Formats: sequence, structure tokens, C-alpha cells
Amino acid sequence: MPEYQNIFTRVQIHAPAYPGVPLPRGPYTRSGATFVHLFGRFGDAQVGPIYLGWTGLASLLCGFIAIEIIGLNMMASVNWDPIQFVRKLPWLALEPPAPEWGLKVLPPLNEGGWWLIAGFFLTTAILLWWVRMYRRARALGMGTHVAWAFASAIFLYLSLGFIRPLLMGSWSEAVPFGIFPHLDWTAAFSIRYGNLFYNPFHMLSIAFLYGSTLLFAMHGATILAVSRFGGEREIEQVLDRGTASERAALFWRWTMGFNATMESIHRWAWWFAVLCPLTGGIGILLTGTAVDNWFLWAVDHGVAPEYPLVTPPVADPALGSGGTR
Ligand code: 07D
Ligand code: 07D
Repeated sequence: MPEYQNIFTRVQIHAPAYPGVPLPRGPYTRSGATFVHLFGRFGDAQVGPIYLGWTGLASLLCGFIAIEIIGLNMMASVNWDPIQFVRKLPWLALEPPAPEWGLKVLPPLNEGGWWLIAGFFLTTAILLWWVRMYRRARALGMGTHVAWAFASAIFLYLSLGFIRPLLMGSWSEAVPFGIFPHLDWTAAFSIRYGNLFYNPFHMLSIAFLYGSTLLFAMHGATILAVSRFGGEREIEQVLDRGTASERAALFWRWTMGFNATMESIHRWAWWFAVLCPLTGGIGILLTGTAVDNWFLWAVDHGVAPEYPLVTPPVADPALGSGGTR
């Protein structure tokens, strides 16, 4: 007998498109839906109806403008040579203004002005996408958990590219646009501020990042392991006592003495994921504002050992007349 399994689907749904649950304010979309066989192998074969709305449209437009500005600046940096553009793409960058421009709203376009304009459009696109997510959830009578989780990622993004540069008084503190250049920035940032490993909020962020993958693996594996008892079919789990979820719960009580519940496992997952960029953003906002050197901070707070001085100390030229730890 054929079974219905996602990713390894053997059955393809061929039915009239499902418009979704009836909503108090009537149908939201007029566009139709189609079926794609390949999608049916990985999940739901039905594609659409898509709700774009004005926030969606405006978001896509702003995202397009941002990518266009970044791409054309990168293109200019290789003398408008399309071959070199493709070859060197991972190394190309659009850099923020240099330190001498401070927080000037529009420095010359080629000296960071384009970076500011692209950043403005990218941020607008992301914020509009957030509004769209929030409003679509409300229209369906759902909770807004997805939007708030996304807000946590947006908080880290804004900390890195907007809030911290404001606090530091210079756009030059922000991240460049570019694939490897943003990695170079990340490494340089860590070195400049005395090794981010000693930032306790970086530690927390890593714990939540690793914890998220662990929880995801445990939850995904548990549900797959009881799918033979209908574990992945929500209604049966709730109604049929003594089947899938009871086995899953008992499995974890057997192996580690404690189990999450069918509801709480999703709260665990949500909080771990949300706390990763949230704690990370706090760590970024403290760097260079409250703490100049995380290694020295760690020595002061008994986290790192004080090494004996074997060479005379050299003043960090970047700290000027001396900084705080
Ligand atoms: C799988 C969902 C899909 C998303 C994808 C990313 C773009 C960028 C480039 C316009 C998991 C789409 C990428 C739209 C296009 C241009 C120039 C999400 C999935 C597939 N990073 N980072 C990557 C971003 C920061 C760091 C990859 C964005 C911080 C390290 C990709 C941001 C720091 C490594 C990327 C951002 C940092 C990466 C894969 C914003 C500290 C890697 C991302 C808006 C947090 C990895 C070459 C991925 C890599 C990587 C995008 C911010 C560190 C290009 C959009 C400044 C150490 N980052 N990143 O799969 O391979 O995410 O880099 O804040 O090793 Mg990054
Ligand atoms: C980037 C949130 C913004 C993204 C948004 C998405 C689009 C694209 C795409 C349509 C990821 C917008 C999307 C525009 C649309 C399509 C397709 C979330 C983002 C809004 N670190 N480190 C972290 C580790 C070191 C450094 C976090 C590990 C070194 C800096 C994480 C190691 C140095 C920063 C983490 C390690 C260093 C971080 C990020 C190991 C480099 C940050 C969490 C094993 C030499 C960031 C407090 C996250 C942070 C961060 C992990 C090492 C530097 C947990 C595992 C010591 C500067 N590091 N790191 O969710 O928050 O990112 O720090 O060595 O800023 Mg680190």
C-alpha cells in the first residue's frame, strides 16, 4: 500500500487546489494555485495562492533596489567587466563610509554614500517583510510567534549595522556588503575588541546556536521514530492516548529521565532559536561601548588567567589616550 511520506513521498496529490480555511473577512487572494511534482516530493505539491499585498510588493521592490545598488557598485569595482564580476564576486564589497565621515547622513556616493543608501533600502525591505508576516498571521487568526522570532534576527542585524554604529558615533563600525568581506569584518571585529570568545554573550549565543541544532535533531528524530504510530499527524497524537506521543515521551524518560511535552518542545525550540541572535545582539552592543577588550575583561573577572608579562606592554594605538576595559 502506498504511504504518504514527505521528502521520500511516493504519493503525489492530484486534487483541486485547496484554498485554505474559510476566513471571517473572506478570501484574501484571487490568484490561483498550481501543482509541482518536485515540490510534492519534498513537502506540499500545491504552490500558491501567494498573497503579496502592498507590504510584500514594497518589500520586494526595496530589496531589489538594495541588491541592484550593491551589484552595480561591485560591477564598477571590476571596471564593468561581467567575467571578472562573476569570477571575483565572493571577494567584492560595498564598504561603509571611512571613520572620518562619522555619522554623516550622506557622504559622497563613492565614499560610503552608496553603502548608506543600500543599507536604507535593505533595512526597509526587511522591516516591511516583518510587517507582512505579522499581518498575514493575524489575518489567519494565528499567533504572531514567527514574526517575533524573525524580529530577534532583525535585532542582531540592526545591532551590527545600525544601533552599534550609532552608539560608536561612526558608520565605519558597520558591516560591509560582500560575501568574504563580511567574514573579514567578523574576524577583524573579534581581534580589534580583544577576542570575542571571551564575550559572555557570544558564549550564550553559541550555546543557543548549538542547542538549537541539538533540539532540532532530537525533535525531528523523535517524531520520525514514531511516525509508524502516526506521530506526525497532529490530530491522532492528541486524541489517541497510548500511541505515538506516549511512546516518544516514555523514550526520553527512559533515556534521560525527563521529557518535553508535545507543546513544550516547540517552546524549547522557539526560545533557543530566538535567544541565539538576541543574546548575540546584546554582546555586539556591549562591544566597544562598555567593553574595549574582552580578553582583558575576562582577566579582570577571573574568566581568563593573567599571563606573566614577558615583553613590555605596548599601547594599542587604536585606543588613543587609553581606553576602558
Ligand atoms: C540557510 C536561509 C537562506 C539564506 C541564505 C543567505 C544573501 C547575501 C550577498 C548581496 C542560514 C542569503 C545570502 C542574501 C547575498 C550579497 C553581497 C540561513 C539560511 C542562503 N550574513 N556569515 C553566510 C548573511 C553576518 C558569518 C552565508 C546575511 C554577521 C560567518 C551568507 C547577514 C556575522 C559565515 C550569509 C549576515 C556573520 C557567514 C550563508 C545579515 C556574524 C559563514 C548564510 C543581513 C553573525 C557563511 C561565505 C546561511 C559563509 C556565512 C549572509 C550577517 C558571520 C552569504 C544576509 C555580520 C562566519 N552569511 N554574518 O546559510 O559561507 O544562513 O560565508 O546580517 O561561514 Mg553571514
Ligand atoms: C546574521 C541575523 C541577521 C539576519 C537577518 C536575515 C536577508 C536575506 C535571503 C531571500 C545569524 C536577513 C536576510 C537579507 C534574504 C533570501 C534567500 C543571524 C543573523 C535579519 N562564533 N561572532 C556569532 C561562533 C568567532 C563574531 C553568533 C562559533 C571568532 C562576530 C554565533 C565560533 C570570531 C559575531 C557565533 C565562533 C567571531 C559573532 C551569530 C567558533 C571570528 C557577531 C548568531 C566555534 C574570528 C555574532 C555576539 C546568529 C554575535 C556572532 C558562533 C567564533 C566573531 C552564535 C560557533 C572568535 C563579530 N558567532 N566568532 O544567529 O551575535 O547569526 O556575536 O569558533 O556579530 Mg562568532
